Amino acid sequence: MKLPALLCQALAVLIAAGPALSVSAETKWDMPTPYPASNFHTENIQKFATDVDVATGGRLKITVHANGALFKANEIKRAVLGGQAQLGEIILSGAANEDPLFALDTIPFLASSYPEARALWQASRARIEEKFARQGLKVLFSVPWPPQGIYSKVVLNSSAALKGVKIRSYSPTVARMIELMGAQPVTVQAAELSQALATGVVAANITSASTGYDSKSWEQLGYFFDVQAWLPKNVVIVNQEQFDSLDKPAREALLAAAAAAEVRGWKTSEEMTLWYVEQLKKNNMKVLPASAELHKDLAGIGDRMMKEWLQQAGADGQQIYDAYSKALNKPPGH
Ligand code: PCA
Repeated sequence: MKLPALLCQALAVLIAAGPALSVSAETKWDMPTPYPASNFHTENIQKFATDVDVATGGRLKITVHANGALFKANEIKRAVLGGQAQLGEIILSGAANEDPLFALDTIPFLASSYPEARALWQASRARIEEKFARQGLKVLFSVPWPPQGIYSKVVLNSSAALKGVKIRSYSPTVARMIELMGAQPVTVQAAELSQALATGVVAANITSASTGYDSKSWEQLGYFFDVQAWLPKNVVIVNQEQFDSLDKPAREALLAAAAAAEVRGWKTSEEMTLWYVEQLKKNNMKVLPASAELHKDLAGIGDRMMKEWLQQAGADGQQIYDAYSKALNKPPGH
């Protein structure tokens, strides 16, 4: 073979290998998340990252930075928007000030069981995804927290027992509920919760048995009122431009791992609820159902917040509400 022919052949091989070469390059993504590494959400996300790694043959590596270590809970959305992080986990209702649709899953007693939370997500998902898409963000998956209750130092026969008390809140929607209880909302992210409780910045808390367990709430708060008022969701969002910069197989691997993470996350959340409540009891916390009066007070607040929401969310909101009612086959509520 003459030299030019050899060269031509070598060139042809290089050209053919071109796309394969770019495909084999390693992409590294950072993923900030707000909750501790041992929390079920974070474990689910870690498995998602491993699935993506395996499915792409190591070409897309996602490093999970748990517990607000890379960006604090309330900074993660902006970091993903700005591309400082390619993807991240946020609590949906944390962004409620931007759009009422983000507040929907945190309205007391609108959806307070796993089947209801599922139906609400199905009814609202497309619209919520649209809102994120307009901002340049793509929703990969969403997973709920176990039902929310109230942690307190004292017995709560009604919400009046919390009048004037500083209660920890994790979103504008929770803060609104606390205000309507006549108490004082103080925003504290999960990563700072143990410290806020220890230093007396707050004297009560509204969250799940899961975060009560993570923050060892029994050290300061003797009671957990298992009100089961709503199941707020976390969403994992990716910067759309970053997503688009991946090749097709990597995009498909990411979406497949996300779909699996959503199914796994919902299942784990539901299955672990009882386990978390058991851990509270094992640590001598008194776990009690809401008294009829407390339930009535909170249900009244839920009704009011629902009305406020429907006014704010307009036609979009009404459509989602109607679709959700239809799926339940009854008017939503307590
Ligand atoms: N845990 C998170 C959000 C809701 C929950 O159950 C928190 O308390 O911050």
